[in-house]
Amino acid sequence: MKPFKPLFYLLIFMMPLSSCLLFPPQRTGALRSFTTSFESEADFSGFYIVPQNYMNSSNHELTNSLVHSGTYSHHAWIYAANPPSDVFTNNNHRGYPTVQFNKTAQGPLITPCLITLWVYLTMNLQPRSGEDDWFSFATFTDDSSDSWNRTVLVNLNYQGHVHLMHVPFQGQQTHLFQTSSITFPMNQWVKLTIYLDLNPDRGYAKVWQDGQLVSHAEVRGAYWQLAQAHFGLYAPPQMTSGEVYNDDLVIVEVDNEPVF
Ligand SMILES: [Ca+2]
Repeated sequence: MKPFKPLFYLLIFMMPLSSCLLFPPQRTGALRSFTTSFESEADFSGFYIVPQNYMNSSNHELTNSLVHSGTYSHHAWIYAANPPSDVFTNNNHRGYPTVQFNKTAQGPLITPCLITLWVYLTMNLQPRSGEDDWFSFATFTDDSSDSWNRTVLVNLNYQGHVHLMHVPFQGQQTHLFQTSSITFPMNQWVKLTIYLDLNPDRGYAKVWQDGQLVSHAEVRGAYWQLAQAHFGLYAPPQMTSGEVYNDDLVIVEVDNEPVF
């Protein structure tokens, strides 16, 4: 009879859970934040930046042609279509610097976090056979790996409504509240405010457009922390044109959601 090896079985049991934080990490010191007015690429030093002319169909830069404040903003644009995505390949358009708290000395932020971003969008979103057009303003993940396995997105659909994506779980779109009347205006600066709580038991997210609530949903399957994020340009492969400016991005740990 073989001896029972409790430690061995305990390790086997724990392995699938090792990538999750089962208990809330504790904040230490003052609430942390990340702020950029996109005045310098150095603000993203050490973070991954999508290469110029990614897939020979989109590009991005810091520009002084249109700003919300300061001298520069982040500008990204699409100039050609990509091949369709398939189950093995994601050919979405990309043009952005990432914010990788996992690569900083203090590690990921601990949610809840409040994110504010100014966006100036020029994009003609259309319904299509296959995949309708959409645009993504923001992507957040608790995952510190390059896989970005569990993401929460703030997207714009072709009807013009800003909405949370991958809520409550990855691949789902079930909201506690979703606007069907407030549309996102093109060709002007718009302030997006996002509250993100990744408590695995009672987490939720809210999005306000110029101070008006437009999307609210529970978030499950994420664990406490904000490890990485990106903004800028993220859109499906079939789109052939469109541009976006970002300015005055602030990501800050908070204790409660804001009151407008
Ligand atoms: Ca600026």
